[in-house]
Amino acid sequence: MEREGRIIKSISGFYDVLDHESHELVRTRARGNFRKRKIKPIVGDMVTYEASGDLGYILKIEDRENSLVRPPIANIDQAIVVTSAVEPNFSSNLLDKILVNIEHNDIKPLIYLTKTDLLDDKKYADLKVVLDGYRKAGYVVFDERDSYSDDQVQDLIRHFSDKITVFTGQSGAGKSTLLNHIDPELGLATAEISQTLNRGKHTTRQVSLFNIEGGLVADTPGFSSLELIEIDQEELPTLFPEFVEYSGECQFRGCHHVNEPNCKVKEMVEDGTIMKSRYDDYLYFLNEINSYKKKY
Ligand SMILES: Nc1nc2c(ncn2[C@@H]2O[C@H](COP(=O)(O)OP(=O)(O)OP(=O)(O)O)[C@@H](O)[C@H]2O)c(=O)[nH]1
Ligand SMILES: [Mg+2]
Ligand SMILES: [Zn+2]
Repeated sequence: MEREGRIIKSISGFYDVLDHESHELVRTRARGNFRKRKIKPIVGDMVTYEASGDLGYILKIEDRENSLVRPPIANIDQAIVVTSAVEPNFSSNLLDKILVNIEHNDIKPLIYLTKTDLLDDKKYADLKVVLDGYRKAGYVVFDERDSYSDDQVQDLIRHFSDKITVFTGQSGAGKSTLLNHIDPELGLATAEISQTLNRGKHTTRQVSLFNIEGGLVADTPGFSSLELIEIDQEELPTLFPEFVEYSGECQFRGCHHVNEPNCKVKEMVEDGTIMKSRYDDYLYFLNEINSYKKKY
């Protein structure tokens, strides 16, 4: 009988499918024709499968809305960008780069600040001004004085239902720690592993989605640097939501907000409506993209 569900776990050639109707978990394999067509089912895929005895067979994979490569997950709705205040130090350049990559994949980013306990009140207040800027730019931001306060963790959880959420961010930012606060039973490994093993080793081959508050949630391995390879200079300005808000008022359609006259975005940067650091990062990324073009 043909049934429908979503792959929530992939482990050495088997795919565990959560059935849409029965809510049962069914172990499946992919039919050979997928391999021939070089399509590999991944976690998050919506599939049609045939249940027969103990083992089902995946017959069809729905077109993906989006997908990530590391780790392979499809149909992601939102990403919690875990960002540490220190260790590693807060960097608006890195945060903006992560945000741009996420926006490029049509995923909604939410920003979650960690390690605020390592800041004195003055430093925290300064950082809070920066994060308020992101809030004003349209992002959902979690930046309470106590990073893992019950209130804030509960607030975050409320965003999960009916969605696929990934936790992303720099290595050591606190992704696994935050997930363990959300659900202590997850018991995810923190720190030691990331620090002592190299990336190749700690990137787990087994990707799972956890069921939390009626949503599916995944941890992802952190990274130390990011590239903007897939993004071109036409797309870049569209990945800054607050630029998009004003670009309709630029004199030129397709304005890059660089040297064009009567650019509303630049005007908004000058009067402080758009964060200067975001605009500077935009120029910086534009440069980076142009330098790839020369290289490849
Ligand atoms: N002081 C303090 N330490 C924290 C906080 N959050 C996480 N840590 C510590 O930071 C280290 C890294 O945390 P992890 O949760 O492993 O970071 P991660 O983002 O999962 O790292 P990767 O898995 O390498 O990507 C651990 O030693 C945590 O205990 C925090 O809010 N305050
Ligand atoms: Mg981790
Ligand atoms: Zn412009």
